[in-house]
Amino acid sequence: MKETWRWYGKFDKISLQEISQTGAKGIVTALHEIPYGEIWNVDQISLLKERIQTPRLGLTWEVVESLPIHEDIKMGEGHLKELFSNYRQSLENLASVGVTTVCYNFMPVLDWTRTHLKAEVLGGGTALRFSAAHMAAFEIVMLSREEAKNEYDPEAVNKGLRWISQASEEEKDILLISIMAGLPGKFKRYNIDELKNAIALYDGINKEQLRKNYGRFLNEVIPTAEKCNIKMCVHPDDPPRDILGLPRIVSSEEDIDWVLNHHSSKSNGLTLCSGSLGAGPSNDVVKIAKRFAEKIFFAHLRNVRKENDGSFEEAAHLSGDTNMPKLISVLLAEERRRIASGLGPLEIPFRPDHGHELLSDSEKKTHPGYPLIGRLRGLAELRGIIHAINNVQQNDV
Ligand code: DNO
Repeated sequence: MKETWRWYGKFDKISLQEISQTGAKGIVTALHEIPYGEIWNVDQISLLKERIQTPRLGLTWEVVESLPIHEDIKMGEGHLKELFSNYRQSLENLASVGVTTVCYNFMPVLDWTRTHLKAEVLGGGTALRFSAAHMAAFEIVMLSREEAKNEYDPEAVNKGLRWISQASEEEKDILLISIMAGLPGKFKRYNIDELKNAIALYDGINKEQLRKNYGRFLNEVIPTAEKCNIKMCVHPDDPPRDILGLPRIVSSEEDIDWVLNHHSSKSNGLTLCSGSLGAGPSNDVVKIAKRFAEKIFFAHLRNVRKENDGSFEEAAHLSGDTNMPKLISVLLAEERRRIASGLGPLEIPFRPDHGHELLSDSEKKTHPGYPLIGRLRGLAELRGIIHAINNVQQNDV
């Protein structure tokens, strides 16, 4: 498995030198400054690649995360022809520069969503957290979505309503900021009215319609990806459930099966995100990884601890609900299979997804979820597991 590290380019407080010292060999990044829907041109891609591949650092640009999908494509309206053509062109341009693994998601409006960016962990570090109570309160009161009362655990709804009835304006602002923190790209953030408008645009788009729109995207784009040997890998929804009254369609084993079979191609694959999938009470991440192993082109490894009301908190990489050694064993077995069959991509790039903010991390003011020391800890733990599995045979002991 190839160790990689997400880097936000010029928006990142962590330098390539620092990343190189973590021992990671691959970079995961994007042209974050380009607005969604526009073409990534060859010059811009080459320039970024050159910067990453400075010889002294031993790094390669391994994965694009993300080549974002314009909201119009998700909604199935607007200048779709141009948007599809731009997306295809960006893929061709990336391939011409040798960057051939592309991660993307199909979540309407928001990307990953948390209610708390600084939930305390033992010893004073912090973790990202999704509280069903706070999310319910946000939707019911701050977005005036009465229906949300029926979409969350009843106890979480009561707890959330109690909390918000006493919350100060500042606390409500912090909740909004936390919920917005997952939006990548140009780091566009909505205020309440903008968010309401963005959601309203999806009126009448149910799960079936969203799948149709996604299916169209796959049909428009995957043949080009296949032609230029790009591996497209969809990132699961985070959290893997409907939120804000918007459908989410990459949340479960059944959803992934739909995606991979809708347009069956060696270029249509999956980003196995153990943390996103692991937050779904009915998802068995190890089983999902086994079933779709051949289609895993990229992995995000992290862990969550779920609670009964639908809340969850990001745990250290080796604690939480997913058995990480088992999951890694599945990925390593898949790599052995690929090597034996000669069918690539042989190595699965993985990155320590989110980490706790630890020690001096908070001084650096990095992106929520993406601190240096917390992720270095995660990477080191994952590296240890991989090394152990690769080097100890059952009959050695
Ligand atoms: C969160 C990330 C996501 C991911 C996108 C992929 O930390 O895993 O933001 O990059 O959903 O498109």
